[in-house]
Amino acid sequence: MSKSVNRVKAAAEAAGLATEILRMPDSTRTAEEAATACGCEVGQIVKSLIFKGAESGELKLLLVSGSNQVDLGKAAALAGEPLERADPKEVREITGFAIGGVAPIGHLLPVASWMDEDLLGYGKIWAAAGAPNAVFETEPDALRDAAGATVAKLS
Ligand code: 5CA
Repeated sequence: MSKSVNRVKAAAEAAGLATEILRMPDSTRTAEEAATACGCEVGQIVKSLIFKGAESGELKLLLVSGSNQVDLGKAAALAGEPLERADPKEVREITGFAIGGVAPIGHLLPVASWMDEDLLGYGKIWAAAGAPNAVFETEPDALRDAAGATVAKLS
């Protein structure tokens, strides 16, 4: 298993998430691909998106249901400043993961996090595990606690 995937595994264990990381034969790089690979609804896929505060430069993590698009107005109100997309290099610096494999936990640096309330509507959800073909299944409230995320309306 790659270093990135091992970091997710260690973070999941440390947070008490009873989860197994699966390496899929096909790509899980996008929410749609992940849903196909996992045999679940796109809405059950957790997109782990890194944004940057336009004023502070601080990076923020939004955990968004795969079927939702972030409402930047709502996200800005939560963060207290406008947010812009982080670039792939910044994503890698803070999380240690490449785009398409960014996990909700196991980042290199701590990052303020919010979680899409729509994810709480599912019994089980799936998130990336540090590589573009690695995923894990968990329960929304367990992931919220593990990520230290605040639940909010993000779309
Ligand atoms: N493994 C899947 C499902 S868990 C996954 O990681 N999906 S994702 O949505 O969280 O990651 C892909 C996201 O990365 C895209 O939705 C897009 O918002 C973002 N992204 C893609 N290309 C770039 C880029 N060049 N710069 C910044 N973000 C990007």
